[in-house]
Amino acid sequence: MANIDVDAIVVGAGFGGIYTCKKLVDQGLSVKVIEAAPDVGGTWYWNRYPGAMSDTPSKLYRYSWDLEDLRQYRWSRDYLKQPEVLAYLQHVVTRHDLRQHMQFSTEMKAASWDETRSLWTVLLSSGKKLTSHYLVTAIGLLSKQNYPDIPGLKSFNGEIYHTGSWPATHDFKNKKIGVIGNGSTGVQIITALADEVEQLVSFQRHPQYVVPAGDKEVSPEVRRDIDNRWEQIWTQAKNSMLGFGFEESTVPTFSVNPEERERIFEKAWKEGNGFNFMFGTFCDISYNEAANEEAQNFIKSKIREKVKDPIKAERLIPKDWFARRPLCDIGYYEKFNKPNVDIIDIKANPIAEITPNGIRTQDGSEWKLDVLVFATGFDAVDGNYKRMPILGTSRRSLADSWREGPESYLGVSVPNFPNLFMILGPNGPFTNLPPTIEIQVEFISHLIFEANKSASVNPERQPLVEAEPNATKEWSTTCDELSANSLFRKTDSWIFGANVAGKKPSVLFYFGGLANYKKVLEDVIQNGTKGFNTF
Ligand code: FAD
Ligand code: NA7
Repeated sequence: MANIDVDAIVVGAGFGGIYTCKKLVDQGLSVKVIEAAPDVGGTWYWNRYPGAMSDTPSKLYRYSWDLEDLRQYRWSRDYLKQPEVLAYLQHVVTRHDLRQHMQFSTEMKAASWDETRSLWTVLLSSGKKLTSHYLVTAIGLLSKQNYPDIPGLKSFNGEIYHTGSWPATHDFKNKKIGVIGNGSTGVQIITALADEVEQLVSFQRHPQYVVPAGDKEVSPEVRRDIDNRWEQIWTQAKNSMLGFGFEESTVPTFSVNPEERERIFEKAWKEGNGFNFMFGTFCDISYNEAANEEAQNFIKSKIREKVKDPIKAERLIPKDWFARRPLCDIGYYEKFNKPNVDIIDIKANPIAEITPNGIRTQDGSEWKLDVLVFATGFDAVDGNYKRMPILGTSRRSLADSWREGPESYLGVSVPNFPNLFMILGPNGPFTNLPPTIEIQVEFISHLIFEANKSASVNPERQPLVEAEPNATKEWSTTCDELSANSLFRKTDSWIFGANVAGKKPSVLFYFGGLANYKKVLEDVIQNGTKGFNTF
């Protein structure tokens, strides 16, 4: 076997990297986790903007594999604020003594596959190189920030922030804040800042449908019940479509009369959660246009009820399909009733330029600002892979292989990139992510275990696992077909790579659901790692 520094290099120390580290160390491998941030947490290290919180209920936004910890570890409310998720991930790392395998403030700058020696060489930001048999990229699907290039940006004299790399402290008291973007992040930060600042102006391009999160304190009785049912809770989640803890509806919208429809929507509105509203009420909202309109109309009437100023209300009423990642809030619309909170429709009146003192819109008005917040999201999924050279066989880069759109086998592996495994790579399932991450980590660990086993039988051989091109094509076709009728595909957002200027939209997710995805992976394992070449 070739000389290597470690068996496996894992890049990223969020949910994915932490569990990969644990699994591979438990398998007896030497592991080095490389993380650009100064500490663990991934998303939850970087996104420490005011109001940042999960939209998955707290009980399911965690790992399922440590039952004792599930029963002991406390949380306070139905949804987790960023500091709580970060503290949880730090706790897991300490509890399982994983820090010893991790190197922080270190970026992977490049990686290349050495065909003759069958190993990966990773170039670090320190200038050092590390070699390994396996490279696991747990670099996140919402990790590369989208910073729109608005004319005049550099001329701004005030403070500029992006929600995806928020500093440890900020002081916005008595300041005028402009927020560009009103996706999940924009909704959260606007809600959190409205009471803290002198003036807040939301520069909104597309209004979104936002339903209540239904956040509340977890009572001791509820907690006791959860603790008694952990196995059942995870079994249900992992065998559902989305893994959010509710039963997805099988009822078509027009199979019930209008009164019943209203009752079902109202019940979900009161219960809370965006995914529950979209997928727990009726089964056809995401692909049937008329059904989608029913859900839209319900939410639009709620917005009109909540927002007292009819001009602001109309600006907040969405005009597109209800088919972006469903959002939920803890009082977003209500904040627009405050006199210090305004909303500008930048679709009707686009931003002309950023000036030294603020934002000037095309109609000539200038908004004086002390602070500019970019809540403009991410170059999602493949974006983070394309920013660094990752070279496979024949030294062809991943970015080049994905020029026509990113492809992978099962969201974890790419032909011509042997022994490279991705957590949450393109065409993985669209779900609550921790259970998907766990399923992928366990699958990848199994592939690595099997590869090592066969290599140990023949010491002349290096362990090798690589996705077959045909299997990859088939998987891409499956993902394409499954999303063909979805209204999500007809609505521009990061879910189909249609949110970044100059990026070609493409299929980035498997819409077949978590339960089916899990079955596909189990089937691959039972059939001798079908679709992978192993030598
Ligand atoms: P990440 O947490 O993104 O971690 C990737 C890590 O890789 C980062 O720390 C990054 O610094 C590091 N990295 C990247 N490139 C390099 C490199 N070249 N070298 C070294 N290190 C590198 N998902 C849900 O399912 N439910 C939710 O409620 C939810 N809420 C969210 C709220 C916000 C504000 C955001 C931004 C995302 C949310 N997500 C949610 C998605 C969230 O990203 C995932 O749930 C999960 O945290 C992903 O974990 P990960 O380990 O795969 O990636
Ligand atoms: P999103 O959901 O991609 O939202 C980004 C927002 O920024 C959205 O409102 C965009 O408007 C807006 N945007 C992006 N570029 C521009 C420019 N150039 N000008 C004006 N407005 C712009 O990102 P989030 O961070 O909120 O959420 C991402 C995921 O993280 C979320 O789904 C959760 O899973 C957590 P647009 O709608 O494109 O008109």
